[in-house]
Amino acid sequence: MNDTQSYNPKTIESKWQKIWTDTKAFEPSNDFSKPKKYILSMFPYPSGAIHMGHVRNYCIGDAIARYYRMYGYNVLHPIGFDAFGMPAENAAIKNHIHPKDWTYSNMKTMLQEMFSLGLSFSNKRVIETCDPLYSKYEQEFFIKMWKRNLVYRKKALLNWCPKDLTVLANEQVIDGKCWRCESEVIQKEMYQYYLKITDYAEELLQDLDSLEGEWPSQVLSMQRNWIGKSQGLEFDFLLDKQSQEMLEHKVASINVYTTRCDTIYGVSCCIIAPEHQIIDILLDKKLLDSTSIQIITKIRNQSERERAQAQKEGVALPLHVIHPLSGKKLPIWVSNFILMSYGSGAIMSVPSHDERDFEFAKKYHLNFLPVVAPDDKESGNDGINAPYTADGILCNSEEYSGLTSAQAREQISLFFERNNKGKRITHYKLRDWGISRQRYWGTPIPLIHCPNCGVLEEIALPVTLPEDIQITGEGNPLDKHPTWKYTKCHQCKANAVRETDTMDTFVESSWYFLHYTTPQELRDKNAFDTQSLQYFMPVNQYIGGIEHAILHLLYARFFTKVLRDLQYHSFDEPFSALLTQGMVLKQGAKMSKSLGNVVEPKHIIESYGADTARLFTLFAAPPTYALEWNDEGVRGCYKFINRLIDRKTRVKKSKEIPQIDIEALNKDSKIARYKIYDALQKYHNIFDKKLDGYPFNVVIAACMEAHNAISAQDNDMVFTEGYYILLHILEGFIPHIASELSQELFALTNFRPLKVDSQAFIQDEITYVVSINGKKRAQISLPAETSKEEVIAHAKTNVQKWLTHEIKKEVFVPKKLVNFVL
Ligand code: ANZ
Ligand code: ZN
Repeated sequence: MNDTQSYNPKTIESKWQKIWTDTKAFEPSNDFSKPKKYILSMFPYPSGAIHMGHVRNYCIGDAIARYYRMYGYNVLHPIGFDAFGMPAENAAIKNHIHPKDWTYSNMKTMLQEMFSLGLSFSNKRVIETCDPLYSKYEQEFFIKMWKRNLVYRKKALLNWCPKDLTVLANEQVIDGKCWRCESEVIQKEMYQYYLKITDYAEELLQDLDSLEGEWPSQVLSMQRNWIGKSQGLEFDFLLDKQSQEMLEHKVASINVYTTRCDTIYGVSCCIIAPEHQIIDILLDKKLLDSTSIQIITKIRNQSERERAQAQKEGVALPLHVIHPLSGKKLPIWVSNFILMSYGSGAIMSVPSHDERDFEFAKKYHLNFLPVVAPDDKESGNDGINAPYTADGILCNSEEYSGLTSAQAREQISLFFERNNKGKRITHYKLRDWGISRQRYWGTPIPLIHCPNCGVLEEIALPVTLPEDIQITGEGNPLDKHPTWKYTKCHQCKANAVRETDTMDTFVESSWYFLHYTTPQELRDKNAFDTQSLQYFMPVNQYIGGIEHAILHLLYARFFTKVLRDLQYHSFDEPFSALLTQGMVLKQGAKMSKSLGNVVEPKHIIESYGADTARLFTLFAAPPTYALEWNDEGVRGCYKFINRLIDRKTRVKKSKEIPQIDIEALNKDSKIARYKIYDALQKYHNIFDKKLDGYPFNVVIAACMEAHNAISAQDNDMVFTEGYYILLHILEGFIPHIASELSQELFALTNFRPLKVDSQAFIQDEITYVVSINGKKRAQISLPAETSKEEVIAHAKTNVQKWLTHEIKKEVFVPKKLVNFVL
């Protein structure tokens, strides 16, 4: 950069981006003896252009990656695209563009935009999950899982548009209607493939403990709740004789699951799910009146989500059960709040002690009786006017009255177990993962259906998508394709058909981070190079949005464990530490297209350069906090960079960081050195985990302060030393200009680690703020060894004229301030 030129980010930034590419600056080395760091920002969906949320995500990761690279680590910092998915098909329907063309063109644009930010991604490890090679490995995993019974096929209810003859995703159902044609959506039973994540429920829960402190506690608790482990009793309610006869002895009892068997004497009825087998029999035998049938049919056509949002609604059935302990006859109801997919699809309803049962009982005027008394009586919820849901002391419960809830659960469970009437079980809310999608733009499920041999795995992988496809929104494009699905059975040679479902795109994002460890040149041989995989994994720092707190992270953890059990590797958890970045807001609202308050990264880069965009996103808020977009703040960052450049003329060019004779320094120079090393210390503290959550804003603020301090003092060597250190710290945030200036002034081609000079922290003088009732009135500097009493005495003389009343209290904060309370 020439001295007379003003700051021109465009030239500087493209110069350095080219240098980095040419020198392969960000490619990890194959030297596995070096210490490593794997820094990973969640990969984007190729929606078209990057937005500020992406910029924030990548700038955080980049600052971390650059630090570790500078401090001698072998850093893997890759990027790729989660390239399959529905928006590509929506674009195809709307704009008649092929999903593949749309996706590849978006990936190209976004990669260019990321490149223009100077992000230190490895160029050679990019993953595009729609690549047939990626599909091949995913299909291999699927088949291995299929052979191990970790995949199974089961009928399930799906949203179905009867006009478009297509399955709809939840977000395509708007107010119960198809998003395209507005037909009433119905629930249709179809075969689906499931991954048996429930086999791993306990391990997925247990291993969360090992992430304590390294993952946000909120994410850990969301994962725990999602897995939803509970312990309870499972037992049967016998149907009375008359009811058994009505059902022609097809069903003798109703099995229920309860976590609160201590409330068993408070049962007012049994409630079953609308899909319960008893309902089928009643419908079949025409034992229900037309209103009941109408209500049941309506509920059956609702998804679980809709049911959860709807009012509780139910119908009394012409059946009764016998209470297993009291022998009383109780009614049976059916209702929308009982799910067939949880427990046994039936409950014992205890209105006095359960919120939902209480609401239901109130609505339908059912009787109820409190059986657990609050042990404090303070809460006011007595089980009559409001449900009492906590543990307490049993009442109205025959011989169990007087026991605590915990004791009663133990004894009642024992009674059931001893009499072979029930058993204690551990239950998980977690369900198996349904991965079938009736869509084109996804990884084909590698199975075939043979009329003689049943469902068999494909032999030749990858099974790729046909390109000559019609995507109209009607039907399943793969199923409609004239030839694609027809094949021969490899066992009996009969005509067979391919599976036309593709996989949920969450499957691709469940192992991409493992595949990144495989160097490009080895990728066509195997999914993983074992040595690289073992070396780079686990990810040291994963960075992404809180919206992925549950599903993506759970699926990725599950896949990691499955692949471990398939002997690909030997670690248990994929992400050692997780940072969930805050949202990017503008005028207090989330920056989003629908709100029309989007600031395009490319416009900021055009006007101010990538370094300013990067500096602002890291300076405006700590990474985990919401970031409020603010044009003034952006300009402020731009001005800081300009000031930095303006003052470079004072630097005494050299190849080394100058040695300073501390003894000879005046007060201002000492303060300047203190501030410089304070900034460096803070920077180190972030990575030594003395500061949590990567608060780069704190470091940047310290740099700005230090920059002012070195400018304000008169020693050019101190200025030079400070400037050198500033560029060193700023490399992670504004890498282009920091590299440019370091090269120009210090002939630096590679940033090297720096140590903090602890001498800089020894102060001869300490500056105290003196305030009265919290208002600053004076500032005094005293020798460091001055005692507390002396400091207070000096302070008093300096603010004498404001001491109009008696001093009630003297507050002394060592090395900082004295406050007088009047
Ligand atoms: C009686 C009872 C009394 C219950 C009481 C709770 C409180 P967690 O803990 O989340 O596992 N339940 C069981 N199966 C259900 C289904 N298919 N649909 C809807 N609710 C169902 O929940 C277990 C509790 O959820 C069970 O314990 C049952 O209600 C209900 F004072 O039984 B409980
Ligand atoms: Zn066959």
